[in-house]
Amino acid sequence: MLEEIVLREYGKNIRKCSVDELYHATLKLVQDMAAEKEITGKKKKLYYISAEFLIGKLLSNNLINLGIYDTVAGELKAAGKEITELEDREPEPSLGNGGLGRLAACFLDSIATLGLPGDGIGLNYHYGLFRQKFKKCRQKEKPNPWIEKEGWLIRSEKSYTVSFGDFDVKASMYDILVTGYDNGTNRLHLFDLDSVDESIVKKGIDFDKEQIPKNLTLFLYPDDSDEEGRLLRVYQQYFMVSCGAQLILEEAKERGSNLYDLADYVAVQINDTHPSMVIPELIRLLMAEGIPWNEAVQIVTDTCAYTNHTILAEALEKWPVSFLEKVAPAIVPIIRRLDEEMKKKYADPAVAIIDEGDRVHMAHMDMHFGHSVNGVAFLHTEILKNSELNEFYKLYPEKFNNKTNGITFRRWLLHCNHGLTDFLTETIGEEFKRDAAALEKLLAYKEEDAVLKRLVEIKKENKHALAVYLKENQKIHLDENSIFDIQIKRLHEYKRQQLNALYAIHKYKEIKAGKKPERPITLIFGAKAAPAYVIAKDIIHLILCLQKLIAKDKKVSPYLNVVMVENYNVTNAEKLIPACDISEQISLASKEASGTGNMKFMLNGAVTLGTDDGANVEIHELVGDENIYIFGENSDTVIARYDRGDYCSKDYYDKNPDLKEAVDFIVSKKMLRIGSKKKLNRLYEELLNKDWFMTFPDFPAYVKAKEKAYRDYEDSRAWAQKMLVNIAKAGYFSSDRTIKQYNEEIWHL
Ligand code: 26Q
Repeated sequence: MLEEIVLREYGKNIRKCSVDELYHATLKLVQDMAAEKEITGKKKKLYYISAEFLIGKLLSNNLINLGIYDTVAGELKAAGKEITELEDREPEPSLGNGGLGRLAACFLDSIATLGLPGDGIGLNYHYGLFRQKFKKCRQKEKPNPWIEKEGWLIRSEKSYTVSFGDFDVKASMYDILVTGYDNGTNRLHLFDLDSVDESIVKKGIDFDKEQIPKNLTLFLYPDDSDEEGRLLRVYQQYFMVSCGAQLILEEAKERGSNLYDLADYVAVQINDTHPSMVIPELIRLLMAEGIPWNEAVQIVTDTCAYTNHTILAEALEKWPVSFLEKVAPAIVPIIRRLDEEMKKKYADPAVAIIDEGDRVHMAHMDMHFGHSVNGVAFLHTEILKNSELNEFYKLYPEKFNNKTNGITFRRWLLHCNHGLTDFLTETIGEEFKRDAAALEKLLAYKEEDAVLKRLVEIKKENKHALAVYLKENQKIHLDENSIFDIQIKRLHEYKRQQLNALYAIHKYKEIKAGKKPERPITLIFGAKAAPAYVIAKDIIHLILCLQKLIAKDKKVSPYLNVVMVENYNVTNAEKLIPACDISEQISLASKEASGTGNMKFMLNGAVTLGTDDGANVEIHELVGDENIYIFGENSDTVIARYDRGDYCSKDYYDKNPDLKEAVDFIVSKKMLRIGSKKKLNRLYEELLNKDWFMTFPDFPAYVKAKEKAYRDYEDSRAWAQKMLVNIAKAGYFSSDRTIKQYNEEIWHL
C-alpha cells in the first residue's frame, strides 16, 4: 500500500526512504483515502463552532479510522522501519486549552464515525497554545509552530470578507479532513488571514496586540484568566463567526434551502460562549437577504443550540458594548434590539442581555435566542438549572437538557493502549470497537485469575513504556515499581493541584519522621498555567520545588517522588494515561463541569480518587463504592458555604496540626533555599487567608482516602478487579453515545 506510493513519489522502496519521506507518503495515502469517503448529499448538516479544537496528532488516528493501521505498520516493519518514528516526527497542533477543546475534537471523530454530516468551524492559530518550558522551577512560554508546508491543512478555494469597525479583511479557509472509524469523512474548517505575520512575535509569546491584520490568528487565547488582549479575543471571535455564518448560509443554499427553512438544513452548536456572536451575525445576514426581523430571529433561534462548560462565574463572557462597537459595529444594533425585546418581555435585570454596566452577557443571548441549553454532566446540568442559570431555567425549562461528555475510544484506547486493546479483543471479541457498551462483557471475567493477572501485566508494560518515554524526552527517572498517582489537567485553583501538593509535603514529613510507605509512591503532575494567572504559576513553582527537594533527599526519594511533566499536551496524555494506577480528580465539589480526563483514565484501568463532582458522580454510580475512592464535602455543602460566605481557612489551619505543618512547610527554610521567597510567600498567604477553593476542609479526608487507596493497591488481585470493573463500565463515556444523544435530542440530522 505504502510501497506503491513511495515508488511513485520518490522512485525508491520503503527501506531507502527517510522518516520524513515516509511520513509524507503516509499522510498522502491517508488524505487520498479519506477524501473518497466524504459524507455528502444529506439535507441537514451540523456545524460545531468552537474557538478550540484540540485535535492532537492525526496520523495514527486516521490510519486506525481508515482500517489500515496494521497494514501500514506491518509494511514499515518489514522494511526495517517503525511507525513510531513517523508518529514522533509529527508536530502536535495545540489548537485548544484543555477540556472544551479536546471535547470538540472527540466529538468530530464521533460525528464522522456515526456517519453524520457535521463539520467543525474554528480558527487556524499559527502557534496555538504556548509550549511550556521549565526553568528555575518556573514555567516559561514559547510559541508552538505546527503548520508545515506539507501537512494536514488543505487550503480551500473559499474566501470571505469580514468587516471590522475600522477595516475589512479577507479570510481564507483551510480544511483538515476528519475521518470516522470505518465510516465517512467530514471536515474541520479553520479560518485564517493571509496577512498574519509570524515575525511580529518577540521574546517568548509576546507580540504587538494592536496590529490586528498581522496578529489575528497567531495565538490561541490562553484561558480566561488573562486580562491582556481581551479586545483581540473579540476580534478573533467575530472573525470566526462571520466566516462561519457566511459558509453556513452559502452551503445551505447549495443544498436547496430558501433560508426561511434554514433550520431544516442546518444545526449550529455553539461551544461555550466563545462563538455566541454567530447568533446576531446570522440574523444580520438573513436580514440582508430580505428576511424580516421577526422571522430572522425565529429562524436563527430554531437553528442554534448552546453548550455551557463552566460554572465559574468569572468565565462567563461579558463583553463591553464599546468593544463590540469597535470590532463588529454591524451586529451591535441587532444585539441592542434583541436586548430591548427581552427587557420589554422580562422585567428581571438578571436575564437582560446588556447589563447596567453596558456589558453584553453572551450566555444570556444564547439562552434567549437558541433552542437548547445543555450542561456537560448530570450534576453540572442540575446546578445550572437550580442555581447558576436558574432565572433562565424558570423562563425556558424546555430548553434545558444534559449531555454527559464522552471521549473517543479510537484515540483513548485503540491508539494509546495497544496492549489493552489486543487483550480485550482476545477476551471479549471485537464488538467493543464499534459499540463501547460491549465492554461490559468483561465483567464476566471478574473472578478469572488469568485475566486479572494479565491486566496487571499490561499496566506494568505501560508503566515501563512511560518510564522509557520520560527518560528519553525529559530526563525524568521513574521507579516502575512505585504506584503511579497522576494528576494531569490545566492548572486551576478549583482543580486543586495545591491539595495534592499539600499531601506530598505531608507524606514527605512522615517519611522524614521514619514512617515509610509500604510501596514507593510517584506523584505525577502535568499542567499548563495561563501566563497571567499568578497563583496558578505559584502552584507550579511549589510543585517543581518539591520535586527538586525530594529528588535530592536520599532519605525520602526511595519512597516518594514528585514529578512534573513538562508541556503537558495530548501526546503526553496518550503515554501517561495508560500507565496510571490512581487518577486524581479532586476538584472542589460543584466546580468541575464534567472532566473528561477522568473518563480516559477509567477506560485505561486506573482507579479514580476524587470528589463527588462533574462526571465523577456518574463514574461513582457506574462502578460502585468498591471501585472508586470518593472523599470530601459534597456540592450542596460547598454551595451552601459559598452562599453563607463564612468560610475561614485559618480556622481549619489552627485546628489541624498535620495541615498546619504542611502549609507552613511552603515557606520553610528548606523550601526558600530552592524557590522564590516572593512566590512561595504569596501562595502561603493565599491559602492561609483565602483558600477560595476550600482545600483545607477536604485535607483530612483526602489524606485518608489516598492512604486507603495505597493500602488497597497491595492486594494485587482485588486491585485488578477494580481495574476490570472500571474498564468494563467505561463504555457509557464513549463520545459516540454522547453524539447520538445530541443528534436525537438537539440536532435531528
Ligand atoms: C474565556 C474568555 C476569554 C478568553 C478565554 C476564555 C476561555 C477559554 C477556554 C474560557 C474557558 C475555556 C475552557 C473551558 C473548558 O475547557 N472547560 C471544560 O470543558 C470540559 C468539556 O466540557 C469539561 O469537561 C470541564 O469540566 C470544563 O472545565
